[in-house]
Amino acid sequence: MTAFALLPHAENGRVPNYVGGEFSPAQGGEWLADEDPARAKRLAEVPRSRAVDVEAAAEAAGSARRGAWGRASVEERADLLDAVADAIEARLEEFALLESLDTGKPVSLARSVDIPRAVANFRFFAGAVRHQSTDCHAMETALNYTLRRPVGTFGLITPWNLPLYLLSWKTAPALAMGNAVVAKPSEMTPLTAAALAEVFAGLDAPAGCFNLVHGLGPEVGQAIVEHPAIGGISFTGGTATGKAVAATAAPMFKKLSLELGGKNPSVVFADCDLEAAVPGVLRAAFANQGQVCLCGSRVLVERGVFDEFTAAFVEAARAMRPGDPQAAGTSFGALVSAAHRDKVEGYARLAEEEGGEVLCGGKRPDLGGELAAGAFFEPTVVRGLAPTSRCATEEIFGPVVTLHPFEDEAEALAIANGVRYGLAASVWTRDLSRAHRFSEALESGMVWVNTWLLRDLRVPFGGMKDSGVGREGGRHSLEFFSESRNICIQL
Ligand code: TXE
Repeated sequence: MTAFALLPHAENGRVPNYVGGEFSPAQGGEWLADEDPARAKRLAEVPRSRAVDVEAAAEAAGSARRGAWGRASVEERADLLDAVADAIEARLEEFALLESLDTGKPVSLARSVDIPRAVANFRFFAGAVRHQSTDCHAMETALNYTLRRPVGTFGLITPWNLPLYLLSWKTAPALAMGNAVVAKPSEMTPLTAAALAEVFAGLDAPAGCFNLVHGLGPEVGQAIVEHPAIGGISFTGGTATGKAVAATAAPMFKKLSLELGGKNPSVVFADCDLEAAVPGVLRAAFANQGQVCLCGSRVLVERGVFDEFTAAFVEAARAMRPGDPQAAGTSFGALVSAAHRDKVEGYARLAEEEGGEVLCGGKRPDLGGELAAGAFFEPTVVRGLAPTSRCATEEIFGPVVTLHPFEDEAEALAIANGVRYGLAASVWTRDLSRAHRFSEALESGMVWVNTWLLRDLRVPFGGMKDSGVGREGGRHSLEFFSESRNICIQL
């Protein structure tokens, strides 16, 4: 099986843009290399698009909205999303392999999480829009009803950690509500987005409803954010980039959703079920090599169980051996790039300089052979750092976690809330009152109690503080990707 069978429009490893229903290179004819991070080997090339390509995509999106796509009924839009879901599902193995090659994540993870969740996103929003209702507020002398109409064209800018999953999370509700989209995947992981364009083409989707332009963030990403005919931006990525996106989009009064970084606490109370907490906190720490915005990278443990927890946690972390992402038994793959691995490694060194004790990991594994130059880094656990240290407050976005003891609930809360981020948290306790009390006091958009990353697609997803602005998920997405208009009729 070759994953590149999903990309029939790629010639000589060159994967084109998809604009107005046509596959094309960037108008300037420039290309960017895309690497397999596990082998440090070129996988493909993608167009280095520029503002002129965004112009063409925005124009195609506009004519789709004025044409067949603008006339499509809710049922037709939902049917298209269901067909996209079916088409991805039919080739799930190839999608999983392509995602694994491009990101370095284990193919087993892409097969069990990334791709099935992308399928679920398309199906979920097809159902959500079919069953959407509308508000009606009756007065004694008048009736208000609220319509939801498309905004127009949305720019969708996505990162490299969950490429197809996050793109589907934005594309599905945007199209469900009748918008057209101009999507830009991360230049580091563009291939499953390109495969999604092939799916739209294969289904004869109305030309221009889904447009894909590849390229660099400051070039093509910035051009999308700046484009006056693109009325809304949904962005997932780093906090610094989110700030730049907001600085451009806000004065243009664009609809804006920013899902940014996190430095999420996993809070372990002495009364928890340690047998469940250790593997749960481990998964939160190291899923996707720690490259999920929701990962729990600060582990706060009540003093009474600190040593016991630490011993079991470190033993389990040591047992996670990095390996070939495409091998069947691998559960811990490569980081997304050598540059990102170097950043993560820099934090492991910083942890030592800041007085931390590296209990396991802290170095590159020696995998040899074709993986010798791959972007691998061992699961790393650090103890003894101040909760205010740089390693314990800055987003590392890799397999490095810090352990911190706490005396009581008040101290746990102060540490948990003592960072600029507020995306997600997990709390491990058997005390139901504490679970309620503590969860509510956490400055966090999402809290899991005795679990992590248990997702219901209807619930609001997003962060507080520097972790972002806005919520997506279920009706929150349908609202974000539409404009509500109230009509008041005097009776
Ligand atoms: O992300 P960027 P980077 C965090 C994580 C990581 C750090 C930097 O800490 O180490 O961010 O990662 C596009 N206008 N997260 O630099 O640059 C870019 O091309 C418009 C957290 O790789 O934010 C890509 O498509 N777009 C995170 C997308 O933004 C621009 C996931 C995200 O890349 C742009 C990824 C610009 N000026 C990183 N500059 C999460 N929240 O899950 C870049 N882009």
